[in-house]
Amino acid sequence: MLNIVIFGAPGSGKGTQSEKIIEKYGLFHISTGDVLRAEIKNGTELGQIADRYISKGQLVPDELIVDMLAGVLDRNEETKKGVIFDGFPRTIPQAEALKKMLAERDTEVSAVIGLEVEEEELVDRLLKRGQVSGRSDDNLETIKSRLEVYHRQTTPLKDFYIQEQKYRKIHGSGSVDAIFDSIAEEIDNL
Ligand code: B4P
Repeated sequence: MLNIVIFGAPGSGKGTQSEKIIEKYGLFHISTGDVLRAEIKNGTELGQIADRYISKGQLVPDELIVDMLAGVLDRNEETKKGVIFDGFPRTIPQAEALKKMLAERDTEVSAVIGLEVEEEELVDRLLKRGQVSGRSDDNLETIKSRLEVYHRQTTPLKDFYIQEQKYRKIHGSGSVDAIFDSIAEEIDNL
């Protein structure tokens, strides 16, 4: 059973590459960003709280995210066949919670695919997406705070997963297909 974490800065291509990974390996996709945006759209209590953080480029508190993720795992039988975690974990406490949740289900993270992209390119991609996405967080000011939050709260996870011998570095610039080929090579070698 494959459980893949796709990891990288905002705009690094997590969502883009997740779609290709699902197509090839048939994994269940959990994008915490997509789940949160659906909650916001539906005006739920969680959505109202999440909106306040997302529009400022901050992370939604760990307890809310971990509960939300546990709910998705429990509600979907297909997760037992393997999952791609897209945008989760983003903090060390989330990584520890994921380890525990998967151990309780007799499984573990198989590998962490780390998409590494230059900062200038990340900003360009997100500004470009902002022209069409209508997302409250794809504007220059919020992009800058998302990147600052990423460096402060999320990059420590790289060392966490290097220590666990799960981190696979992928050069995340270039064509979507060429990047996917490098990812598939790593997954096929697991
Ligand atoms: P996400 O939805 O995860 O947003 P993201 O990091 O911007 O997405 P992603 O990295 O997938 O973007 P992609 O590269 O696909 O999170 C949004 C917010 O939700 C967070 O800031 C946070 O507030 C909250 N949140 C989510 N998860 C959380 C958690 N676990 N804990 C707490 N808070 C959480 O796309 C970027 C653009 O680049 C696209 O337009 C794409 O077309 C383009 N692109 C992709 N690959 C390319 C390539 N190779 N070349 C050129 N362009 C490319």
